[in-house]
Amino acid sequence: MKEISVIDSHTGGEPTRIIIADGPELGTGSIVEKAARFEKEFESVRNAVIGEPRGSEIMVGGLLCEASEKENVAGVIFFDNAGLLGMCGHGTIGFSVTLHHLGRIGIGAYTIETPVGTVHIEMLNPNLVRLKNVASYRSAADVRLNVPGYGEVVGDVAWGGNWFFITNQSPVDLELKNSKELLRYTHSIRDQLVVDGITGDQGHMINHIEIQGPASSDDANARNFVLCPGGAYDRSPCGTGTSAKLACLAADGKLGPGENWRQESIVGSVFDASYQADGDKVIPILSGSAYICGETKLIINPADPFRYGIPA
Ligand code: PYC
Repeated sequence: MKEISVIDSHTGGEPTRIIIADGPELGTGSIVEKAARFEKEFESVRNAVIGEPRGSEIMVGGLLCEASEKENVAGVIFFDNAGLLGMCGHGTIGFSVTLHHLGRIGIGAYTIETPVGTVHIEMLNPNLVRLKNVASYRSAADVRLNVPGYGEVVGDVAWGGNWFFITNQSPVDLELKNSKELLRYTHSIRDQLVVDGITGDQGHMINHIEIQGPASSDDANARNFVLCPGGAYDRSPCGTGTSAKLACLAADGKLGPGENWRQESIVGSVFDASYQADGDKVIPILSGSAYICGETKLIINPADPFRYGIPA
């Protein structure tokens, strides 16, 4: 019988499950090398931790790793039901609150290794985290797609730690009651990007689709709906998606360095965001809250036919 210790949190409604002990043994090396090993050799563990019956398609997982550089407090590899994620903004906020809950960090500033670069976090209180993300940028503006059933959709391709297609067009209002229609729409956009061969840099698949629309509260600048790689939508405002949006706003001259952008999610949770200029890129700074909501041991019983999840 194998047991895996995890801590669950949610950031603005989006869950993060961090493996804190007895996870896959990835040996030594950089976080990039560990991520490659995790991806190649431990798909069964990824499925066991976040897939059904223990998790669901909305769950994002993270593997706590020892930092390879001594100045960093930890490393983390994020993943979902579709595979590994480069970075994860809501997940980093959840990860930081988890490290604080474990007593591994206090109130203050730290750096964390991820496979796409080192990120800076600051614990402002036990739940509130400020995150300085990896450099973000827009790689293509006004990309035109002819999406079956929806017609012409125009949007931008941008990097915020993951690849995004961002559009302001939506067939319905960005409200939770329309989530099924929004999922159909965003899936159709993603399929069309593949058909048209539109990718991020170096041919990377654009696996997140972000719809931006008016905020529901006077207190926020915009609301989004974000399709994640595994087919679910992000309940949080999506940290990497907000970063990609900041890069587009900066490229259009609509938001200056240090100006505040309050990004609302489809469930009404909010990240405060701004950026620092970095040449033709931006360094996004996001703040959001996460709450611990579970602490458990997952049991992998050799007699359980679904111990490594339900095969797709
Ligand atoms: O917050 O960056 C994010 C994120 C990516 C996928 C789900 N959440």
